[in-house]
Amino acid sequence: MIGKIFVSLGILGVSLMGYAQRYKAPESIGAVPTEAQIAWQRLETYAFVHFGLNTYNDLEWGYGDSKPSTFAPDTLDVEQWVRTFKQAGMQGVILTAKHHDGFCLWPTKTTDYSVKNSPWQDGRGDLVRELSDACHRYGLRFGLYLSPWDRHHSEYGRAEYQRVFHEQIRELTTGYGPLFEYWFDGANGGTGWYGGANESRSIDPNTYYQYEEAAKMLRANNPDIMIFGGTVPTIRWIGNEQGWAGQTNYSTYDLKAERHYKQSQWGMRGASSWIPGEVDVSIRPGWFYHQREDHQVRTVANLTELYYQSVGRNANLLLNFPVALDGRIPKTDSLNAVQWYQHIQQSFKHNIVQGSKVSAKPTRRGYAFAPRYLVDGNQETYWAMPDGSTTGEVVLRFDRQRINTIALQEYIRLGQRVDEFALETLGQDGVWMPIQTTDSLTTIGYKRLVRFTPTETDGIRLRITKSRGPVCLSELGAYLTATLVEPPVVYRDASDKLIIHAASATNRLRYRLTDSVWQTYREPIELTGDLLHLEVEAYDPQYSQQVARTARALGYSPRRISVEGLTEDDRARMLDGDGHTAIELPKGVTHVDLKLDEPRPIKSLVYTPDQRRDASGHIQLYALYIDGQLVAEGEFANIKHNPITTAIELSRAVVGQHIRLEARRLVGDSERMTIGSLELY
Ligand code: FUL
Ligand code: CA
Repeated sequence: MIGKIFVSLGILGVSLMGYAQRYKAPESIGAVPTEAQIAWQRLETYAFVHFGLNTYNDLEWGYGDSKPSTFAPDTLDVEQWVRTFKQAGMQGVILTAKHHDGFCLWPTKTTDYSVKNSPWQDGRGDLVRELSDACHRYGLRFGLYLSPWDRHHSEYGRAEYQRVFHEQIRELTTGYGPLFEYWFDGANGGTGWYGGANESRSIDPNTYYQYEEAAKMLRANNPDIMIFGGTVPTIRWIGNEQGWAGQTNYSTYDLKAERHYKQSQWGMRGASSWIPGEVDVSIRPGWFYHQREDHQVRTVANLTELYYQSVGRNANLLLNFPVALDGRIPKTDSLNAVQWYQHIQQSFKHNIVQGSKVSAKPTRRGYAFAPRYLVDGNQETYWAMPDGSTTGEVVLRFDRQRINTIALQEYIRLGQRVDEFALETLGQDGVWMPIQTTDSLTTIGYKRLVRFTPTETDGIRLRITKSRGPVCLSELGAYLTATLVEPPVVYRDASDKLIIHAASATNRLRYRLTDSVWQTYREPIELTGDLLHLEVEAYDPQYSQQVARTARALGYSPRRISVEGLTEDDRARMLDGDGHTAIELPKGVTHVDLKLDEPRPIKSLVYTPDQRRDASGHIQLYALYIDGQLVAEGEFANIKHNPITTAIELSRAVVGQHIRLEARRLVGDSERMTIGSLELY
């Protein structure tokens, strides 16, 4: 009996070996991900939280001297955060346990500069604990950000702080359960409070923080942790904080070969290590909460664009939520995030080609690599090309459908291979036509989402035109994603060009002047004339009932207006109707003089404060003169916290040619006056 079992096992072994040899999986190519990196990549989206002393001192980079007594959230509610993240589809959270200002959100033994000495919960609170507990309750992964740079600590830059920094890591990695990601920020700005020294200190980040030692400590309790930043990262910064990865994005990278940090937007083809990209971006302009940004929360359409530019380009999305002074995520932020997720889910609910007929050539021998594994909804099964091939094609046939998005996934366990591809749909005449897209079709990696003009088709052809070896694709999906229609943004620039920005790349645009017909908008057009009333619509070509309209008044043609003492470039920035292109006047200059081409009736002056991040120099108290006569004076109420477009309205029109806007006081008594835009009506 025993002998028989051995014999049959032996036969089975031989035949399995034969099968494996004849139908061998492709060899891996170049660097490949670890299982932990694969698991991390599948998270796709997770949240960042910036909260701390900065929140209570209206700062982004605290100097290290803000008083712990100012940290006083009265209704702090981590459950509200975690519920928001859950409903926004976030798979985890990373908390700023310590930002550059050195203030610790847990009661560390390493310093007094922590929640221990704040009024919050009478100094008995531990925010790292509260949030990690809430994450476990809600099934979210938990991660931490610990700034290496510490602008508070007196020993920063010396040996003692190296010890302190590592001890902080030890506390955080031993006391709070499993961590999925650890963030070492790269900022090392130099100046700081440093225990009252008030000086600039510089270190060599590659050696000072001893990241290799730190990584060992992190892994001791969290073998699967992903490490961002430092000298031994397992994931990489995407090279910008604007929410996009390169269209071409390799997950392979070589830190030693990096000449410029922006290379990380694209990764490095064939590089020695697997270090996939992470896109970190905030739902508001700043990372920390500022009331002045309440009108600048990213919209659903904008978040959707971010999704396609990050997850859709082979990167994970780390979306930051600034927690407000009351200890909660503001309503607009949480609503927009939740609606955004609902929209994404809705868009990808129905894969039109799931289970449809697939053929491919060339196809590798073996049942395990058949083309049908491209549409089985399983990332672990894949279609593969035979050894020696680097080009090939896949054809899918189905009953006529309308589609506008194709999702592609490589089987990255064997490395990233595709360098270039083409996508085609089948016309009614039986001819394959390239999709109409502005996306560049280069890399795929873990995931690539390609958007194109909606097309009726009963087939899709994918042609791989360049790759590093036989391609292994685990999934191909096709969708008719719902597009979002939000009101477009309209400007007329200083040379009378009308510029309309759609919120979503798939929107079409049209406009009309009062009583005239609608015109299609494709690119900036010349629009001269004074005191116009414009209507603009964004619409979705597939769902004609979806329309978002906005009205925009336009003042005197900027071409009629000259500005004394400004360069042509600054004049253009000030008269282009766009607060994001702002000017900064020289120190001590507290007025601007506009001159019309001839005397004209003036009813109002519309002022848009500088809309850029961290802007200062807004006008608080103003005076308005026309031809030397004071015609209005007053205050732009609440401009500090709400720097939106505002107007000085005159009770009746004044005819004049020379207009002076004077700032009698700037917000926060700033030294230099800024202007986002001025318009005359
Ligand atoms: C940057 C920091 O300097 C910012 O304050 C923020 O924490 C961001 C995520 O990283 O480098
Ligand atoms: Ca599959």
